[in-house]
Amino acid sequence: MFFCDFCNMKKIIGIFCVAMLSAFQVKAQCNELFISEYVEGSRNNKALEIYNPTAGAIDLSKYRVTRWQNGSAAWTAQMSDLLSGSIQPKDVIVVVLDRRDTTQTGQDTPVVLPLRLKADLFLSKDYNTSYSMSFNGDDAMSIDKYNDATAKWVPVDIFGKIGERPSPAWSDKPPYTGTGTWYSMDKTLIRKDSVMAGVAKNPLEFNPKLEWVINPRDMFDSLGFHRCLCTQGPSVSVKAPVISQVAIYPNPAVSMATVFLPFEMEQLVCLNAAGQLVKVKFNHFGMDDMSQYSLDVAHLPAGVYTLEFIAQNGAKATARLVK
Ligand SMILES: [Ca+2]
Ligand SMILES: [Ca+2]
Repeated sequence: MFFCDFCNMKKIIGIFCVAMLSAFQVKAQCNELFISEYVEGSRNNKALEIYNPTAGAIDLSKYRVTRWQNGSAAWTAQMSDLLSGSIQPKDVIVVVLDRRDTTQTGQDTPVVLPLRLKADLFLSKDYNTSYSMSFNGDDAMSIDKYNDATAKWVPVDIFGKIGERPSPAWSDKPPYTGTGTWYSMDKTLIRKDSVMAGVAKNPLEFNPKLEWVINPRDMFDSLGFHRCLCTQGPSVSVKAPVISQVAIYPNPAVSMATVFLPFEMEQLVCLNAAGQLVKVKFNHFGMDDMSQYSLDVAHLPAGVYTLEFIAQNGAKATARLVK
């Protein structure tokens, strides 16, 4: 009898310890901003999505984004930009390279419209003074926070390895001399939902497979929300609501595709795999609570296309179409 009671007690203590440990781990994680998406697209189509896993809004005035250019471990003002605004709990902001006006100094090829529409904050307007967002695959990136007590900036999340220059990108095959599948170049990377904290310490080795899911170049569909174990369900950005109830068929399509949307479409943006805008004509025919459209895709070359449907009130829905 005594022995059995002892067994039960041991079991209870064990369960209690596991519960305490889990609670501690969840608390230690989900308590600081981290990068939830890394977009190294064609030309100047560059973006970072930053996620707030905490239960409170975070003021961004004490944060900055830094690029550690081409293996450099020396911080410079030109490679760093202060963030501004705030992020609501379980929400994100989308930071996009500021290339919009080609007539201004320090500007060149503009960011494509579908990515511009996702932006909450544009950074690095003039590359003569500000160059943080011009990463191109061989640059480590960090989100740094100002510590009032020590008066120092410390990283809260590091992408890549500061001080290392892969050639031309970090891949799934170290020592990163061009072999394997490139991760940090010509890709959209989404942080795995199991990740609940940033990499605050420069890693001995950056293995992108551990924390990142690889997606094709110029995929912008998933910018504006993030799902992970810190939250129940996807967060929805207040600024750019994303509505996912899209039905599209047939897919792959040959000459005509039919789309059902939860709103009336004002604008259709179609991008090919290279991120170029492609014109697609659409016709509306209404239904009770959904809107139905036929898309003329006969003229499109074979390939994968990203479609963004935009309503008059700014609501958006995206889908991928295979031709
Ligand atoms: Ca570079
Ligand atoms: Ca996202």
